[in-house]
Amino acid sequence: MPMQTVRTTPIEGQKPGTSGLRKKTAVFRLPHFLENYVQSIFDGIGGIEGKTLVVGGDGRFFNDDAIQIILRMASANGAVRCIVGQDGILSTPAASHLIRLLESDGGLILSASHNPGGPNADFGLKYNGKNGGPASEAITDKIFARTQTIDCYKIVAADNIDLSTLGTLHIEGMAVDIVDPVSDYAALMETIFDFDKIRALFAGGFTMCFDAMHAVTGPYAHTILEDMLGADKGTVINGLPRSDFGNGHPDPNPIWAKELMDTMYSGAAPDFGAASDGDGDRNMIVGPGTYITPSDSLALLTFKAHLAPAYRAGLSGVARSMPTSRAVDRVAEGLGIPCFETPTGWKFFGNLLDAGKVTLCGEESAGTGSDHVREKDGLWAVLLWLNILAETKTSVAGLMTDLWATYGRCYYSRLDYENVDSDKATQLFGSLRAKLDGLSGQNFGDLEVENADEFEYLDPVDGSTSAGQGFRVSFIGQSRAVFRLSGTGTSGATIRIYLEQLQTDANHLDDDPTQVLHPVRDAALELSDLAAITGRTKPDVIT
Ligand code: VG1
Ligand code: CO
Repeated sequence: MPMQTVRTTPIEGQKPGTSGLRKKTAVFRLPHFLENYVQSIFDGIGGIEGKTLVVGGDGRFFNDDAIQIILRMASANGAVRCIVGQDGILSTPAASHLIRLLESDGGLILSASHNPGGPNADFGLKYNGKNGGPASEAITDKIFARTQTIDCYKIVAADNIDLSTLGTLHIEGMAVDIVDPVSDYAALMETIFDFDKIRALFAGGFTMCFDAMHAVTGPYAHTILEDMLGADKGTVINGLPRSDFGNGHPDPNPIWAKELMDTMYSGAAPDFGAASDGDGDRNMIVGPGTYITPSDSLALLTFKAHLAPAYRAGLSGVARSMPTSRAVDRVAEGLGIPCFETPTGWKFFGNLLDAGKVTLCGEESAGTGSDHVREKDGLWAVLLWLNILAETKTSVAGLMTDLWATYGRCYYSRLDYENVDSDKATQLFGSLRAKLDGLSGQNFGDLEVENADEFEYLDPVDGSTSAGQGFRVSFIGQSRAVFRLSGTGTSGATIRIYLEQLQTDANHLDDDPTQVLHPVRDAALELSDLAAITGRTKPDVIT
């Protein structure tokens, strides 16, 4: 019989984090690990009988094998159709778009995003719902609960199917449509932006470097930037997706996108630079000699979005994750639109977008997006920047000068302490929690605490609450430190400290961010006792 019901037992550690389940690839390849999790997703969402799912991933090692298993399980569980990107490839935003466009019932996206890939690196899987967005906490809780009681999974015994040719195949009663991963997404971008204007910009000699970091955006960027918009061939670098991302770390920040940073800070820098991450939902923006923090990018895009056709009528509102700088809040206030503060992770933007309360959203970790899909979208952000540059005929630095002169500048930086002993990290957050109430009025270094709290989110759409979302400490003099534990790592704990200082003095809009942030950094380290508790004297990554 091709349909099989396989006995299994619960496997520890299948709790989805900030963005789905992420583990070492070797863990995902252990017997029953993937199968248990996939069956738990299917059961957790109330079964998939008669449903249509979108399936695709960022092409990292194990993408192909995992898709074959997922398809056989989808068939055995009664799905009628799966829509799969050719060669198993779909960027996260393209998958979100396909789910919406084809009115399917949801999708499975295989990615560990910015985490490295390969047999000794990381793998991940997440479920997105009918609206194209990451499952809400209510759903991920159900999925997790199921992983703890599961006793069997269903799978069809069949050979692998060929994912390399467009068309429709079958696994028992289920159709598998293999679709071009780029074309529908590119068509959507054309409806949002003024491609003629951007084409004219490139035709006029404007130059750009886009670093795809050997990850999923390569094919999208080649098609959209070079073929459709006429950017010079060679604009896209590292454009061939590789299963190990060329042994790199596909995280678009100044540390990991070093090749692009070197180009942009050289004498021969093009007019505009950008990079994207493993699954294509993040973006980094850099002008010649000018790195733009993601928080500032969100503020700038909010400030100027009306220059792109899709946003001409203005924005209904904006949202940012809690640790993201408050630069966008100031722009929203200026525009007279609401600004929402949500916990980290795109799943928290979904309700606001669905309810039409916000048009743009963003995170300090290089994620920006809009209501065109329900994920953050790296290339979309790059195209919005291009559209704004084409309309304003100014430079990246010129746009930032305009933003800061109008709203002041939020100097910003994030410190990451990776692979910290989990017990020590727990101790640090426990002791922070214990002293939180008494912090107001205390001095740390040169700063005095104005107020401090642990962030709890009340979703204004469905009334649900999410507690324990990180600590916020504001100091007198418009600075702020935020403390959080990462929910995407696969070994030990990662402590993130986010630093911010607002400056509205016109004579101090061009200072050195490291210098400006020194006092708040010292205060944050002192009040958290980080060095004493963890033994760490330096962060592993500063962005
Ligand atoms: C990180 C970022 C967060 C982002 C998440 C997923 O989470 O801080 O802003 O939404 O990654 O991004 P954490 O819990 O490690 O801080 V990605 O590009 O996976 O899809
Ligand atoms: Co990503």
